[in-house]
Amino acid sequence: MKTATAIAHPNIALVKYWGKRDTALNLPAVPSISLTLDGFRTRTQVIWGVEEDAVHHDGQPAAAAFAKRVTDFLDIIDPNRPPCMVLTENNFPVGAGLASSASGFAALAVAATRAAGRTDDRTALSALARQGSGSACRSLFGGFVEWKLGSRPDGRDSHGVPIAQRSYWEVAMVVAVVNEGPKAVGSTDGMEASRHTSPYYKGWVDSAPADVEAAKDAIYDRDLDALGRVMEHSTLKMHACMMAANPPLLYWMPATLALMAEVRELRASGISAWATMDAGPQVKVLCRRKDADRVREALTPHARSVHVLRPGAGARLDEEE
Ligand code: 2P0
Repeated sequence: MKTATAIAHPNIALVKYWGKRDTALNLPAVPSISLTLDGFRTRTQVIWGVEEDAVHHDGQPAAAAFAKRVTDFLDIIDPNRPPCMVLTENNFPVGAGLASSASGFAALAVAATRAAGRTDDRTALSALARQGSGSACRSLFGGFVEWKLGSRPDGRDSHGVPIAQRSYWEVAMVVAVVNEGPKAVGSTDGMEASRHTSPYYKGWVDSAPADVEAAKDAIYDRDLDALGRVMEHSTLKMHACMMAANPPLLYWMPATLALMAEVRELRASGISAWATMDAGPQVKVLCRRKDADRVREALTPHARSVHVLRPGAGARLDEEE
């Protein structure tokens, strides 16, 4: 019996991943760019070699569908593995469009490979985490990260690549939580629905690489207005693609629109603040760190809770173990 514990943070896409070219391996149809965040985190312990598989989430036996995703992932690491115990906990809402699957599978990849006695490098761990949940490949790295499309059929070249570390730029992501409940349609199903039924899907896929290049240039130049513009463009294009699916996917709530209007007001008052939304109603606002408290104040009347998060570190072993 061997055990290992890992910590990982969620990441928020600045240029979005939405759509797969291979559903079994989670190979994306589009490249994407993200920022790994501090503050929110998943902590996961894996015990490799117990009597029977068991998955616990926040101290309770996990729901069957979640437990199966976890044990299927362990089978990727070693199809002949012994039964394992996985104990995972989050300090933020799960399944609500706050990227819990990204931090979850990043932490699981780090802890499970170490418990299995492997010493994969970060790039190999990123490609592995991708198979659990696509966006998890970006949480292996801190700061600004690109997820490369890759071209190999086995997916080994489709993984996160660091662009700039967390200390590179004094920005913040102010997360306005509108609703903590789980989403009605998960990302995996939503992506497939968009691919098969949205007439806008081709335009979404074809136009994504240019957004990634524009975002990288903006990051290299530390040009927040340019980064914010391309982030909002990518966000709204992704949501337009989802809304045009049949049946439609509409993740927004009235407060989502109120928060977007508040962000436009902030800009009109001279603050560089830019909104992004994922597969849920929450609004995340990218701004300069010095403006974060002012942004938080503006968002608070429309949200259940508001969190100011800084750029965070990549997934790692918890050395306390
Ligand atoms: C992103 N999202 O780039 C996009 C934007 C949601 C909207 O990555 O099917 O949980 O496990 O690969 O990674 C959420 O998708 O989906 C996501 P799977 P995942 O952050």
